[in-house]
Amino acid sequence: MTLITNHMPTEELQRLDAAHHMHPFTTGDDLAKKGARVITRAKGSTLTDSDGNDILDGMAGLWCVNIGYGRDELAEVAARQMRELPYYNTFFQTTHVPVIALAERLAELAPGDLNHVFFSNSGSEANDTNIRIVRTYWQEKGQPEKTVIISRKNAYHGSSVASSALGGMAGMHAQSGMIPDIHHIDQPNWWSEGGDMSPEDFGLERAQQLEKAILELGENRVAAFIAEPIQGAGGVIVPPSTYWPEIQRICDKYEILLIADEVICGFGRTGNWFGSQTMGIKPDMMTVAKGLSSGYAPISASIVNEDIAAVLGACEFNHGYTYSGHPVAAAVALENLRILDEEGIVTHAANELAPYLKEKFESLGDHPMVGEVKVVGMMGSLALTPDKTTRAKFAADVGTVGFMVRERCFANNLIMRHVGDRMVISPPLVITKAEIDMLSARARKALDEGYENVKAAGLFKAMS
Ligand code: PXG
Repeated sequence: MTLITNHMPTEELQRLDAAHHMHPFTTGDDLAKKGARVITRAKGSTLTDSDGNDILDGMAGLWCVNIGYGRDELAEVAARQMRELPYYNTFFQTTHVPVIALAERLAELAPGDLNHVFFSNSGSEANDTNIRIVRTYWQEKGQPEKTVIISRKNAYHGSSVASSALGGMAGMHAQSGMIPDIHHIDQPNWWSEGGDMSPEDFGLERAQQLEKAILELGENRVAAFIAEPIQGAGGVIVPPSTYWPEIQRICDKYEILLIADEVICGFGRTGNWFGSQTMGIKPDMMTVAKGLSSGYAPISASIVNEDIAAVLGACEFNHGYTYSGHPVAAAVALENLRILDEEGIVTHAANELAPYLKEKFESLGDHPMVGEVKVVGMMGSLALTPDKTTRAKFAADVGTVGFMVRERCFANNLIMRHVGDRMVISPPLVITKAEIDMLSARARKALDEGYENVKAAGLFKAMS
């Protein structure tokens, strides 16, 4: 066995990584040739790699390190919990203190009567749980034919077989197929799909697709609608203002359960504790993960309202994971929530940082390759385009130009992701204003350099 440490030369770590480690959502052979970037430590909003570069993390890991890196309190709580009770399950009529406390805290934080919590370990598992909750709910209510869950194209709800089917990522469906009774409607992405419509009309049209789908599939068949308040992995797509009120109206009218997937939007990301509050919706269920523990430990949850809890409470719900409500993860999450609240991180981000981020990020809108710029709270995106006025796509495969800009972000020590030809950001909620200045300066430099490369490659032209 090789002793592998932070002090090994980067090439050696890369070679070992390529030899044995399979990366998610990656073309392994290409990465093996190039070598993965090795991250060795992190503090606040800054990552350090094995070559000693300091990189500004404009993505908070994968949209999750809301509290920032390097909080000793979380490490201490984890160590204490591991010593006291490293593991016990919550099956067979047992419980433990961290899970009791975390469920109580989540019931307090979650809006309305979302007061009951089922724990899992990842957003994917929580969404699988949601499918089972929804179908069990309708069975128990004597309507077993209500099994269809409506979702949206370009939604992301996870990578397990069921949650990837629930999501709307065509590439994922193509590789592993679908599960029965999931139906997708179009997404409210005005920039890419709005054509000549106003954003408001387009928002309404996309929301009304839900009503059409319910009527086509049959009111008696549709169990639930699931959506992210703001699509994250799909490219930080902020729906037009008309969209959510209409969706809410339709869900209420046909009495279908509304599931808000808050995996990215939760815990301060959009300027409130939950994205549902920012978008003014009243879900019956919420999926939470990521910011719940700020990524320090894997934990997720389905939070349901009183009605669903009452129906499920009357039957045996045949579901659960070995690590549902894991004591160490629960203790870490609880401490994370305490700090987010007591240090005023969520309110400071909403009141002080978000307006500043919006101003700085929107200033990139004057760049020749940038079309719309959207910022809500502490998440944002910008659309790359060869023609702002027509909102044209590039004459290249989608994502080619986005990837070229992301490469320049990496080279300039900024983590800013691309989703197709949109660039997305979601920094830690503890980023400073000086770091926001740095983020926008590095983003501009990456855009400038990317623009030169795109022109040199003959790609700065519209798809005909
Ligand atoms: N729902 C939403 C809204 C998510 O964003 C999941 C569920 C699944 O969570 P887990 O913990 O199972 O990964 C997510 C995850 C990306 C990216 O490239 C986004 C996610 C995960 C990995 C990559 O933007 N979101």
